Amino acid sequence: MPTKSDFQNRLAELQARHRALIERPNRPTERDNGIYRRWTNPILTADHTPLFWRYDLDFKSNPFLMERIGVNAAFNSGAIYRDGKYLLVVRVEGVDRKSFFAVADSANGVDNFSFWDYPVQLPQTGDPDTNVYDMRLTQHEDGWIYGLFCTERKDKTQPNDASAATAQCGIVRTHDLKTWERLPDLVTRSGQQRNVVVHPEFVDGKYALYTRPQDGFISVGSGGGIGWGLAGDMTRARVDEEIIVDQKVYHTIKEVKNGQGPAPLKTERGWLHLAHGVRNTAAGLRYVLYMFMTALDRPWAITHAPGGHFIAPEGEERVGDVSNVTFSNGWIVNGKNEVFIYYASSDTRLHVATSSIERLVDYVTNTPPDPLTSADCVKQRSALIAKNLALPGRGAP
Ligand code: M1P
Repeated sequence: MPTKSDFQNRLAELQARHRALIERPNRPTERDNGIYRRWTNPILTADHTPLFWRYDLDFKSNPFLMERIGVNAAFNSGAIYRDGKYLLVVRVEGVDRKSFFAVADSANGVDNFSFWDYPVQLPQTGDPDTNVYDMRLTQHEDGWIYGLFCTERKDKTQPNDASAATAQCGIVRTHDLKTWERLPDLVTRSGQQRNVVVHPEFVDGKYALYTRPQDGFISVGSGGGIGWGLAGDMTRARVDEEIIVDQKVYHTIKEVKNGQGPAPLKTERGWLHLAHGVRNTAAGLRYVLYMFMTALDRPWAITHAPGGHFIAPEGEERVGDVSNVTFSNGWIVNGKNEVFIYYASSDTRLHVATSSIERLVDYVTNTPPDPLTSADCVKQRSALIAKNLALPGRGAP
């Protein structure tokens, strides 16, 4: 049986290791595509969660100092910049597979993220959530911060299938990320919804929502695409009419499904959007991030859509609980127009890539669209090659 001093030594070691992980300085990777820089270390993992969330730290009840309630992953996070702090509402998943939300903050947005003492105590509706995840935070012009997330419940119409589930859009609002008011789930005409996001401004005096209508829990079926609809009231949010803003397209990075990422960022040229696109492969689904821009006065109308992916899984990002996935539901623009893109890899860990509004606007407005066929891709690339080769010294400095 361990002695009290064995226990204390082990605790000191665990604490030192945890502190070193949290305080580990991050640095940008050397690889630079001119659009954004990835940072070397994941900014949050399961191991970043406080020891006192996982271990019983009492020698009497836990002499072996075992993890009692383990954490499996820390990933897809909403993000907001307030009072000079970078705040994330992270999807934390216990070893019991249930996700919950927890706030972590950092002074510089790239390292030293530290979780607040308690996870978010999410109020329930009359129909309790089984699982919740992927909160999008929107600072709305009405003064509230809205958090829209997926609420997952057992599909009661299929009692004999233990994995049959339904996804709907849960809604909370807050002023401080501490006290959360739960509002009724979004009502739409679609069977299920995921990846729903509130637009930060009123449109025609109404709340505007990006949606993702879907027929099934995993498969969007005949539905899908990033939708758009208006709701008169967020305290009883109801979208009666959804139009599709950005459709699934054959043989592209969003052939199987797609979904809005965080709320779009307003720029002088238009609204910058980050989204995820999914295609199928022999090894399963592949999730990548892509961008597009919509018109300032018509946030549902796409004006620019660069071809291909913006961020795709690389290196260790490719592997995790759901491999070959990059997903983002949070980004921050700070007072210096620097953009912090919080993206998760393979449903396991959270990373950051940094850019600026200027660079992202250039990327979105000047990157050619997907020409949709191999022959047209070759024509597009050949035009670039010819232009470069015609430059004095073939473009060499
Ligand atoms: O496992 C990949 C992602 O799958 C879902 O996203 P979507 O509805 O677009 O397929 C979500 O469960 C998301 O959390 C997850 O990262």
